[in-house]
Amino acid sequence: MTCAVLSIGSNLGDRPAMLRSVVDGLAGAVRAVSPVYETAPWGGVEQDPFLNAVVIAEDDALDAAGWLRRAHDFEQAAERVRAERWGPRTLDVDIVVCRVDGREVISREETLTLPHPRAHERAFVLVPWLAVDPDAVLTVDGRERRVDDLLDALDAAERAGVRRTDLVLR
Ligand code: PH2
Ligand code: MG
Ligand code: MG
Repeated sequence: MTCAVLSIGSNLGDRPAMLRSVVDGLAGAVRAVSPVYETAPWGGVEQDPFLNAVVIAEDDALDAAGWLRRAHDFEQAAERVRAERWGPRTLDVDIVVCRVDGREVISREETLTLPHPRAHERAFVLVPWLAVDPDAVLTVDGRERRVDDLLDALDAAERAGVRRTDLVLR
C-alpha cells in the first residue's frame, strides 16, 4: 500500500478550481481532503494570498517517483506559471510525506526530497494536515515529531496567517 500526503496551493487564476482539479484527478485514490484555508504568502515574496489544502491519497500502483509524476501532471494541466521561487503560481502540488507499506520514504534525491524539507516550518501545511489527521507525524532532522507539536512551535503570527474558509473541494 502506498500513501501520500499532498499539500496543494494556488494564488493565481480560479483558485478553488485549481485545487479541485487535483481532488477530481485523484478520484478514487482520495482518502481524505482537508478544509480549504486562505493563507498569507510564505517565503518573503509580496503576492496575493494562497488557498491551501491537504489531500491524503492511496494508490498501490505508485511509488514516490510515481506520486511526483502525478503531482507534475496536475501542475502542467493547470498551465502552471511560476516565474520565481516561492512566487505566485496557478497550482503547486507538493508531496509532504510518502509511505510504502506503512514505512515512511526518506529521499535525498535532487528531484525529490522526502519528507518535504520545509513542511515543518509552514502553518499552511501543518494546519490542514492536522484537520484530516490529528495524530500526524513528520520526520524532521531524522526525528519523528508530532505535527501538533511542530505547529505549536511556530510563531503565533505564522499560525494566524492561516484562516479556514467555507470552500469544499469534494
Ligand atoms: N507556496 C509557495 C510559496 N509561498 N505561501 C502560502 N501561504 N501557501 C503556499 O502554497 C505557498 C506559499 C511556493 O511553493
Ligand atoms: Mg511548494
Ligand atoms: Mg512545489
